[in-house]
Amino acid sequence: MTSVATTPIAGQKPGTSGLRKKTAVFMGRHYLENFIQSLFDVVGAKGKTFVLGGDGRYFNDRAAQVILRMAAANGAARVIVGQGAILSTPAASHLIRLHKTDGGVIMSASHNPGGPDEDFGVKFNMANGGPAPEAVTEAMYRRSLELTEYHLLEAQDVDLSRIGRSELGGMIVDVVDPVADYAALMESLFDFPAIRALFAGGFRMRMDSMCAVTGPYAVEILENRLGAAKGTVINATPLPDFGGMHPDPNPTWAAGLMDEMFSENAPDFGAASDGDGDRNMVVGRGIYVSPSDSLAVLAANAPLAPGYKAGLKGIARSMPTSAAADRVAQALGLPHYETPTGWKFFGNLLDAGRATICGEESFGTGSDHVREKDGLWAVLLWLNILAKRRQSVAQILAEHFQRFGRNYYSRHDFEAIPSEAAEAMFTALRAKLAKLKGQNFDGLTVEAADDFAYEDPVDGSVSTKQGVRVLFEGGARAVFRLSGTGTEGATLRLYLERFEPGPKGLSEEPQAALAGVISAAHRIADITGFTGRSAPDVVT
Ligand code: VG1
Ligand code: CO
Repeated sequence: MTSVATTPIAGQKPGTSGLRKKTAVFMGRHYLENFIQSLFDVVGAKGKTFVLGGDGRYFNDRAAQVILRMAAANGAARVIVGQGAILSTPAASHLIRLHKTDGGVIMSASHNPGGPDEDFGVKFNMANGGPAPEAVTEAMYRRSLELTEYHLLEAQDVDLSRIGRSELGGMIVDVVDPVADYAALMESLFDFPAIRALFAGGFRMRMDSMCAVTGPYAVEILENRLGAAKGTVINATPLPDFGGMHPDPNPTWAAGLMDEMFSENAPDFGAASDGDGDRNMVVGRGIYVSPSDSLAVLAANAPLAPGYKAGLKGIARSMPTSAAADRVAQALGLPHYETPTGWKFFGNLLDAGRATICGEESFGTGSDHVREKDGLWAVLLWLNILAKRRQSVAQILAEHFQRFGRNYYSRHDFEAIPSEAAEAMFTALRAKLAKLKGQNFDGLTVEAADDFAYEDPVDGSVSTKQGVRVLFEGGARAVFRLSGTGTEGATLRLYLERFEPGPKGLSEEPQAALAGVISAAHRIADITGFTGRSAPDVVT
């Protein structure tokens, strides 16, 4: 065992979901080692058991060997590793819970591109299977600023290609099938016979795994267990650079899937998932399902799946997510919660049994079956609903809007803005907030404006500055936030929403339906003045 002298490296501060940096930064001298040592110093390693895996991106395999050697040197008793150092984020969350481990390390920068010139990341999940809360990630950051040494076992690489048990400096290493336990969990939640019958009846699907981690999971579950046609899953082999794709399942980055779903010979149902498998996009034939609407539909129909037949305990959504899910909760008499962006804020609600289904506008939905959002879970719940209702995605959405009304919704991303420009815009916006009430912008009158703060109802912890909200009379809303997952400059996220109760006006094009809110938001924050941008880079 070796203790290596080191010095603190600035900026090892986890963001919305773990620490993300350019791969070259992570591969730099002591960088990964310093962060992992800070992590073990905070959560403690001695005698503990952890799960380890990642999304297979460039440096995943090397990083896994370093983390194993450091776990051994820090006295961990056992590490459960996905074969080939592969685990999707939801599968890692499940393994942590299944084996009651003390937590897990997930190597991923999620929806960020991978490769030597792209991004790498590390996140830590707690014993409940969920992302470390802010207090823990803050402690890791503080520790990283005072680090003087790290511990590393000098040893050969562990063979992670073969399933089975080995030993590393007294620590047990169990290499497990990354898919089997997760697939069994899915089978326990959903009506596989009904979905099998759906496919047997000629139902066609396209699943785009975007050369990222869900490929092996989707092939096993959709094709092997559910009988979807061979070749249903495309881009099914995880590649270190995701085949040059940007593994973010949205209409821009999954354009190929969108084209197919809007073509003449479109399948009945389409889906895509992100780098680490926790996000999903669902598309019907000729119809895009916005993630906020998907969350609402899943919540309203969940009892059609065996795992949720007893009904839901509550529904939680992140603040920028549309209120469509709240309308479902109100109609069903369920409690609903509004949390800051990032899955870590759902953990306490799920652990306390206050919420069953959670979701974010950023293509993330999940439930209390794990403590992460779960892309394939959402796809399977949709399939279960389609198998039971025997209607098209378009019909299901239309009926949903008729019953609950429609929250027109869109997110506009302005990427790679100089950080100073973004900061200046927010400083000016925050300074204005108190005076906005009653002012009129392009026909919309401001009813309230604030900087979102959240008090966790379970542990009382408070998180401030979670996004600026401007609410207009009549229920429209604009939210301004800066991304906490990027690695270059700043990304401004502008979230736009307007409610239409129906029965008329439920089938407008969202950008047109939101035109007034979009122009009001631009005027309020002077986006163009501060950033030089008048149009977004990505619209979802
Ligand atoms: C984004 C999303 C957020 C999500 C996070 C992690 O964060 O907006 O909803 O939880 O990514 O998703 P930000 O700070 O960039 O807005 V994943 O699939 O990248 O772990
Ligand atoms: Co992800």
